Amino acid sequence: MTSSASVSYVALSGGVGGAKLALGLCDVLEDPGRLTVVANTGDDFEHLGLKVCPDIDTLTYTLAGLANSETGWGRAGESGAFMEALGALGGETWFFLGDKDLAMHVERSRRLRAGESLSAVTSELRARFGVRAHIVPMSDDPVPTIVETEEGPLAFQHYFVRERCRPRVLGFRHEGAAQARPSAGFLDALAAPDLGAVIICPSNPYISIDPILAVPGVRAALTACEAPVVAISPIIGGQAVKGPTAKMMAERGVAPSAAAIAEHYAGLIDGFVLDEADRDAAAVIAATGVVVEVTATMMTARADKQALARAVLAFAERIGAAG
Ligand code: FO1
Repeated sequence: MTSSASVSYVALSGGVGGAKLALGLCDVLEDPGRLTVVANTGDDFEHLGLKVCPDIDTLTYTLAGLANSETGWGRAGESGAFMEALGALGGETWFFLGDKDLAMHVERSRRLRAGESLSAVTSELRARFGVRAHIVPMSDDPVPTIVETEEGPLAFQHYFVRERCRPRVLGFRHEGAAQARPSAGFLDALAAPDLGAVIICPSNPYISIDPILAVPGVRAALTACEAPVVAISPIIGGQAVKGPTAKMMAERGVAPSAAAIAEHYAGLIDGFVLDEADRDAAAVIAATGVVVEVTATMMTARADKQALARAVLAFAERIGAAG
């Protein structure tokens, strides 16, 4: 167990990579209820008449110990009878909704139609799964990510799943961001007097973290908060652990590296954690005034997630004590 039970933490997260660190944090915190995980909702979409929130669900299933360990998304021990029956009717099957997972989308959609906020539904459902950490959407307002590609604009899941990230990326738009407000749970967690750190998980900066930062007021709240803001690199040795981060960076003319990730968050972060494989980049990043920690960041086994969580918490505590 790490850290005093009286300190609270905020983690900004996308799906699979962020959820791994969130799980490690829950394991090592004396009270996981002191952790608020802010989920990217830029990936959310209406599909088959249902509201699907992939990053919220990946976090919920991972923290509940129910995630599919092969894909990182969806549930373990899942069946596909619904998809098979839908396909036989000529329905859309490019986005796989497992039978158990389907219940999540049906129930969430019912509650939203009945007038509950996404925050309320998310909180209620994660509690039903026995998850003690708070999972809050970045906003209760829709802020769908649009991927600008050489083939035209694509809704996020059309780019990511249907097109398998194939089209060359030109940029990203966070539709509706200007009118969106951060969720109350997000702002309250940032304003907590006992906040120990804001942790930017090793998620894709463009499609997982930037949508959160695009919500008006979030950057200002992060800059104003006294607790250190610490990011963990999702790039190890020039490669993304999972997903299209490195491909997207290259297509945007940025050489994929831990240093480029640190630069992406310039002005926002106090500390940056990078892998031992990228030790050579530490001095360059430190020269920008950011405090740097080099450690093992690959999270394969449960013990790796816990070790990284411990390292991040200790690092943040050191920065907080020095500042
Ligand atoms: N990712 C895929 O690559 N293919 C799928 O069919 C798919 C279905 C799916 C269903 C529910 C869910 O919560 C996530 C799902 N994902 C699927 C993952 C998801 O599209 C991405 O992981 C995230 O949006 C990126 O963080």
